[in-house]
Amino acid sequence: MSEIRAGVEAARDLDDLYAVFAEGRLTAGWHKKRPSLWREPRTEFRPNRWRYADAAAAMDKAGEWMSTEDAERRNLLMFNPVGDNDYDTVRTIVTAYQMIQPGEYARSHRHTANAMRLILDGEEGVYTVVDGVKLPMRPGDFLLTPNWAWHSHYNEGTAKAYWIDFLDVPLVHRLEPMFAENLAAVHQTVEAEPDPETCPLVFTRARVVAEMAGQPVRPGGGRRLVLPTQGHVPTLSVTYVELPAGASDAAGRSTASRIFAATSGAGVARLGDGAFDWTRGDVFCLPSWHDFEIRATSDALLVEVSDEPTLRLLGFLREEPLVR
Ligand code: GTQ
Ligand code: FE2
Repeated sequence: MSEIRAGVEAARDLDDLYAVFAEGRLTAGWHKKRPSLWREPRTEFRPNRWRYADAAAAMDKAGEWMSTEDAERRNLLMFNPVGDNDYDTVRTIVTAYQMIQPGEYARSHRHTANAMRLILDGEEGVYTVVDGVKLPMRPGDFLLTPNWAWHSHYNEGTAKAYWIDFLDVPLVHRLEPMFAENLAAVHQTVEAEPDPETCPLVFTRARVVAEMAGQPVRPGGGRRLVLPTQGHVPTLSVTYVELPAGASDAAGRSTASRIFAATSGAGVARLGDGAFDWTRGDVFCLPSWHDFEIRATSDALLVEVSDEPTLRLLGFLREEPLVR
């Protein structure tokens, strides 16, 4: 007879039985420490805002002491201020600022996590190579680095370059299909240099602004434009939000989590019960099941990155109308 079986036979009451269960790494569903089901989502992640000016100053300072040869990337992760979390921005997405100095490169690697980049500042000569395809990184551009694509970044210009990275690494952590490796050669061979206006991995600011003009004006006075990124990055969606001064964008609670980054303009955001102001380059996060309202105080263009496609595909997407 197994030890557990012997313990079960010897038990004289339920408490005896619970002790035996624990030995066997079992737990009684009617006697567990915490609930496993609840009425509606109750994320511990909190709305938060990060300042580009602070991050840029910090990366500039770090750049005096470390090079991109010392580190894989000179990036500053924006982690959600909850518990002992020190990585996730929201449950499924991590966001980081990254800076690369003139003459530097960030060596080539690849990983199963998808990455996307919003370029904030830089001059000519800044580019990323994605699977041998050389793509310029110009302010306002949005670039995709799909799952398992080799990527390395270069700054052959004369000014520092700054951008924001969005990755689904926390989702990959949760589902556990993580693979990553460095390219033995450090540099990739450049095999193509396509026109960024037609390359499916690049969305230039000019293209976004032109296509936005064809979108209908929404209640609140702004416009939205969803980028056709699904074929390359299936886990996340990318939506540009154009808000003329005084316009607003709002939505009710959703099981999707979102990150917003301001590419231009300034304004305020109510995120759940939190209130934040924001300006160009700032990032703010809206964890799942928080409603929001964003208002521009000067003409603004924001990017919203959401895990909505993942929730939708799995049958977990639920949205409420705005009730406030
Ligand atoms: O540029 O390859 O912020 O792999 C985090 C992980 C940037 C990148 C990040 C990455 C990268
Ligand atoms: Fe990477």
